[in-house]
Amino acid sequence: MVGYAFMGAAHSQGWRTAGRVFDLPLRPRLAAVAGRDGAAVRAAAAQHGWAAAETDWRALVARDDVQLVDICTPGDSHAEIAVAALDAGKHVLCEKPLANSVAEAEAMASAAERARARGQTAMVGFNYRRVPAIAYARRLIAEGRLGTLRHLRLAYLQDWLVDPDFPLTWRLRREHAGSGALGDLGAHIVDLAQHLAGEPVTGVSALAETFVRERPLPAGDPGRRGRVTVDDAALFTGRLASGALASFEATRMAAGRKNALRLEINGERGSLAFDMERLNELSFHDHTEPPASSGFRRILVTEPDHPYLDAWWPPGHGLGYEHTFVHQARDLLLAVAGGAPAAPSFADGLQVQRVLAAVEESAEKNAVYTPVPVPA
Ligand code: SOE
Repeated sequence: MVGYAFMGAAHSQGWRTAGRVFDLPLRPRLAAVAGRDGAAVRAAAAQHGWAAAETDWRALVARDDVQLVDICTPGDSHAEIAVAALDAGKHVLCEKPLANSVAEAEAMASAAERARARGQTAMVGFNYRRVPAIAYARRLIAEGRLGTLRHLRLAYLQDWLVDPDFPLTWRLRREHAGSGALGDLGAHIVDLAQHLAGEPVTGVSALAETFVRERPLPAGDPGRRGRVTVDDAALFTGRLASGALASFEATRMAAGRKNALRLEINGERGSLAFDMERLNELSFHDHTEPPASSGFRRILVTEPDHPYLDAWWPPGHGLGYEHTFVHQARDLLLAVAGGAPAAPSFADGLQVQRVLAAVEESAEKNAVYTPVPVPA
């Protein structure tokens, strides 16, 4: 694994747990973790269970005991590490958004394609696909329970930037993060919309804003402020290939909303609604039932027949955010063992990146409708 902060800790937990909960043909061994600060990476290795620590990701990629490289760094290093690891014959898991630009994402998708021909697997870390309730929503849509989709309404709301004195960390600098709430949170809901509907977003109309334009420099420079170079919030509407209409809201400025990833999908035959702050529940309305007795009902997604749940606790005992990373590790290991392509693939990550780029282009022109290139 390269990087060991928030995402590194979450992924480590996924790798440690997957083989103990699920019966898998492959067992992960946490061989080595890389980071630039020697003392910090050694401490992270000890804390998260990695057998060795490296201070250069190139050394990690060169190790014979590493077969899979998990990239948990800021977006500006994803492309270089992923392409090097794939070219060195490793399987790769890369955190989202796949890259900081479409060009980088294209290079990564091409490297993954070449590697696929050699039997390697590459996956992007859109972990929310692995919330059981969301995986179940996908199953219901694929079974036709919603019929033709008309509306997708997605929001991802956080509030950690409401405080104007929150420091100017890497996530607020374009050269490191690529974009702000758009790439960090918007990428998740674009991926979910395309995944759940099973079709791409073909065009967008967007507004974006940076409400707090200067913030305190992170450390060692008391009183000095620097310029925020990414969006605090991005709002956009879009069309899907079938003609369904979608709306998206990604913000880190929604006071009181901590990790509110919400979605509602309306089809001809019914609707689904989900809120990450109640992640064991899915609301479902079956519009084919008699009007007098129909309406949204709450499904507690903890039954053994629900996705991933047969390996966990008895019904009603509930899972959390961290389990999405266990499921991600499980699904990737199954793909590697079976020689099957993993989803979301780097091509899926590239398609999300194209939507993000169109959003930025549209927002610069104050919501001018901007098509998203969709491969034939
Ligand atoms: C920070 O906004 C963040 O950690 C995102 O980067 C993650 O992708 C999201 O899952 C939780 O919030």
